[in-house]
Amino acid sequence: MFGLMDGFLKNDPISLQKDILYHVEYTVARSRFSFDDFEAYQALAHSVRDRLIERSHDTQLFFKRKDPKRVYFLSLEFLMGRSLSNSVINLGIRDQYAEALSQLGFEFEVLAEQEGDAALGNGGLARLSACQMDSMATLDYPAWGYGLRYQYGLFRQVILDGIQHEQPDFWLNFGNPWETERVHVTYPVKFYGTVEEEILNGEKCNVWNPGELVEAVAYDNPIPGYGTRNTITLRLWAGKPSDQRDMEAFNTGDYINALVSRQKAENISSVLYPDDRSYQGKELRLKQQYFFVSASIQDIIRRFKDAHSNFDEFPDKVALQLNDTHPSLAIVEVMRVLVDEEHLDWHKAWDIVCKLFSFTIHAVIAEGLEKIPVDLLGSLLPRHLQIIYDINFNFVEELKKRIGLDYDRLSRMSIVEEAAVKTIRMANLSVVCAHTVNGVSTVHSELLKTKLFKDFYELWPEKFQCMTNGVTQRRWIVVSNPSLCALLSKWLGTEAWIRNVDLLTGLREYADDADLQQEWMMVKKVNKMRLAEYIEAMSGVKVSLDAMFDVQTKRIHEYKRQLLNILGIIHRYDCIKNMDKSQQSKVVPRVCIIGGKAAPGYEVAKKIIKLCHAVAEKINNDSDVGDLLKLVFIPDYNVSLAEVVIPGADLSQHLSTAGHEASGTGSMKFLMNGCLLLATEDGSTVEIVEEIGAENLFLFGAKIHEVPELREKGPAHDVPLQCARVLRLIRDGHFGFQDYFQSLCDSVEGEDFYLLSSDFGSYLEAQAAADKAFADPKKWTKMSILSTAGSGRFSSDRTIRDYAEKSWGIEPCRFPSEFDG
Ligand code: H53
Repeated sequence: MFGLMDGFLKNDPISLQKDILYHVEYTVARSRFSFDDFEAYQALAHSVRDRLIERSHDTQLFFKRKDPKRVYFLSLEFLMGRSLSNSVINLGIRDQYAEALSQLGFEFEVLAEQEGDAALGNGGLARLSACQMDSMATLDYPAWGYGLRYQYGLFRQVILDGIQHEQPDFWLNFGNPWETERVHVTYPVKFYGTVEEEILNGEKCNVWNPGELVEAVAYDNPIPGYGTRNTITLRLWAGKPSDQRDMEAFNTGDYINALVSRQKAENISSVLYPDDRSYQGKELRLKQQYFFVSASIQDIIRRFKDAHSNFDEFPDKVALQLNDTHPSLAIVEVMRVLVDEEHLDWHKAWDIVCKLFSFTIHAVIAEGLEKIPVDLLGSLLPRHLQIIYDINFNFVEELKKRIGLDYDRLSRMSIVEEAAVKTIRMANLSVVCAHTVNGVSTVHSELLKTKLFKDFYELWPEKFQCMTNGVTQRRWIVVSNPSLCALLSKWLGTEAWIRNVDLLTGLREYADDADLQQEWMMVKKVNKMRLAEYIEAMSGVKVSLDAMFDVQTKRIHEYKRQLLNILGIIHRYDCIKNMDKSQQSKVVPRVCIIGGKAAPGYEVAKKIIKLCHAVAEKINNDSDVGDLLKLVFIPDYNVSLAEVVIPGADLSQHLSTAGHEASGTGSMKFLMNGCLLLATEDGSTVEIVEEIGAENLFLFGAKIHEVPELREKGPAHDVPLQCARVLRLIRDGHFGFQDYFQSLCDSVEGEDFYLLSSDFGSYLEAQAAADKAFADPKKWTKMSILSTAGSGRFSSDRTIRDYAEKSWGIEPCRFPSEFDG
């Protein structure tokens, strides 16, 4: 008899072929005798999805049976990228698929290229969520991710004449084979309306009569773990019109308006806000936040109630993780449900709520913390505003008992900000409620304690923790750098590092080994070739593989100082132009690569992109310079491009003004791929230095504690000659667009808030040190090997274990499977 625990689907190449052809014929509805690469990709994706579904059913049933404490990871953004390669690798059936496809006349890599990115997020925070989901699955934690299924993900960046234009990302146009719509998993979400006091069973209670109802429908995305059968779920909500409300509208005969309002419901989840860190005061944004929070909380409570009847047990079974303040309304929502719907006593409910939440802060400056205007909140969520006031009242009363009548401090700590526009400080709300509050690097966590949340730290020191960010080696080595992956497994004698990345330290003992060095350089060359091919296809610029590939890819932001990079490139160009042939022969050739998106309304960032193009135009067409220097801008940088760029980089730049980058995770991906870092001592770089030693990277610039004093000195400080000369070249129109770029130059020679001019000299020294090291391949390769060897601490596996142990209080719950021998 067929064993139900055996798994239905077989993974030998013949079974896989049958499944792919089945999906060609019946899912994609093309003839199995004639289908193109895209159709083959779709069929392939569906056959992989079948296997994911099977595993995710098994995992859910197993969790249900064991009923462990679960963590629910609430995030408004997930930057997942492509799923195909990652899925088959985590399922352990990549080679079988490659063989099956090749017998059908297709190449796995070619089909994988057909997939578009799922870009439901902006930058670091969103990609971090994706890495952490992979780690939660791999480490067998009983976890769920919750977010929003935007119809339009992050805009596509198109460059015309060097200017960024934003185009919509129609990522769902050809369907999404990875998700499953759960038509029966829907919840009503209420908005607007009024709150009435009513008497129920002799008790006063508040009843919210909403003015608008929208239905949330679940779309499940499976997240397979590596080396485990566990496959967890990322559940994303989409807006659907609510039938309840519609029926009324249709019955009153207002057919057209009823249909228009149906459309409106879908708008809630239609578009991702493209701004990386400031969303203040937009109604749709607040609606999105509450919509996803309300549906998620209803779903979580429904699951809890399936097995339990007493809310005292809720914190023993549920941990709720707030990824930044974006989901912080969840605190208020759980309070509302417990008090208004489950009729728990306020204090009892608050006691429960305080045991549920942990809160991760990603922001560094107070302006990065969300505040919601009271008027907006009161009109959209009237009952929630009341609850926030009550939470705040209790908190302030309690606080007075602890600290006395220190009104300045009381007003700083209050959840309600009494300013010209009265607002709710979502970060204060979250810190008041959460049992754990964490920063995302050591430096950032210290900053939270000493600056941003000093008042709170003094009150509750035990709440504050550090969980340094990490990235998943499955995506950032195994998927994106197969040659390095093979080399690592060969030299370490095991593939176990893919689950236990600390094993990479084993490379240290071979760092000087000539054979390893040789192979290491070959791997880098292969990856540089792939990147060079991409650059040529995209821009027509041919680059030399002997040049150092120097990369800065990340969101464009003044504090990340892409402008410093460009000024450095102009300086290099100017130097080369002024050299004679014999001097030029000693120059280390460079290919400078910059990529990243600017928020649509961020004019300075867009100017920086334009400057990059203007400088590239000049340099790349200057025959005096030739292969000694090239500059390319990679448009529409996204996860799948990062998979090509990062393995091919020799050097990567992380130039944030010290004290401005909470952590930075791009650097960790480059580090894993044996790329050397040129960086300021900011965010997680400080820990990277601890791990690999300052001698294995190129540090420069003001330190965090020096920044305030340098700023104090203000605009009067001297602009170094080299910097002034570069700015003069721009001002004089060497790169065209003279008037347009003046303001960029003014910002450096004027206030220079981001300290470009004062860091310029030290930046050039670090660049010179990088050149010198690159000219010595043995030395460079050793530094590169030691970078990869020291990258284990920056795996999201470590991060997730930290969260699970220090904050969530959850244990692995592993489906017994073939992996357990
Ligand atoms: O979060 C990353 C950090 C990075 C930080 C980033 C971030 C966002 O992407 C968006 C909003 C925000 O406040 C912070 O800038 O330093 O690595 C993940 O923690």
